[in-house]
Amino acid sequence: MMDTNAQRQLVGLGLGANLGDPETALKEALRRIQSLPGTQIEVISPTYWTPPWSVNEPQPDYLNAACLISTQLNPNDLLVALQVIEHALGRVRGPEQYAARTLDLDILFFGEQRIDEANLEVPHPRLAERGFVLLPLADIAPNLEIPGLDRVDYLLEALDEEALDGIRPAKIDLSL
Ligand code: A4P
Ligand code: MG
Repeated sequence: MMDTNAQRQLVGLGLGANLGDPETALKEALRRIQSLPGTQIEVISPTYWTPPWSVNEPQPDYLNAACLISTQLNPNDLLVALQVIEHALGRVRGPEQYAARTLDLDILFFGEQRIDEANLEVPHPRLAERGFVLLPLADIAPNLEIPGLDRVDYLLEALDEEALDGIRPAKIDLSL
């Protein structure tokens, strides 16, 4: 539920798509995020093409980005809202049937909060290992302190070099 007295929280989101039309998927996802109750997109990162992480079968590169929103939604309601958007957009109509889900919306951090629930871990548990998350996040919030971790720019600096292998700017502008 949105509590209209609730303080707006600054929240970081990671966006990724690697099938169908990733550019359209991310743009439409941002449009829908912007229209969530009590929610506003503050800043959208540049985009990157990134090799898929820990997948066994060959997969196309991901289009990844990050954004900062301010929201009055609580973490669980935001998660559910993002999952509805993933479902609505993340399926590509293939020649014969629906293909796999391909839009991924992750909550990277939620204000100062630390959440460790079965369905929601915040900050995102794999954030500090991922170039495709830290690179766009560092573009828009380098000085931000991730609760329990470190500043975004320091996390990026500390990243294994191979976590950045093959990542290149996508030159796709997601601004609404
Ligand atoms: N969940 C728990 N914490 C969170 C959170 N902070 N944000 C739960 C969002 N969801 C969270 O997610 C599985 C469950 O995670 C959800 O039901 C939610 O309750 P999912 O989206 O259904 O499945 P998934 O995303 O495929 O799995 P998972 O384990 O979340 O994977 P990741 O970490 O999201 O990674 N390679 C590149 N280059 N770029 C990518 O963007 N993304 C993934 C997915 C893999 N490889 C990638 C990329
Ligand atoms: Mg996910």
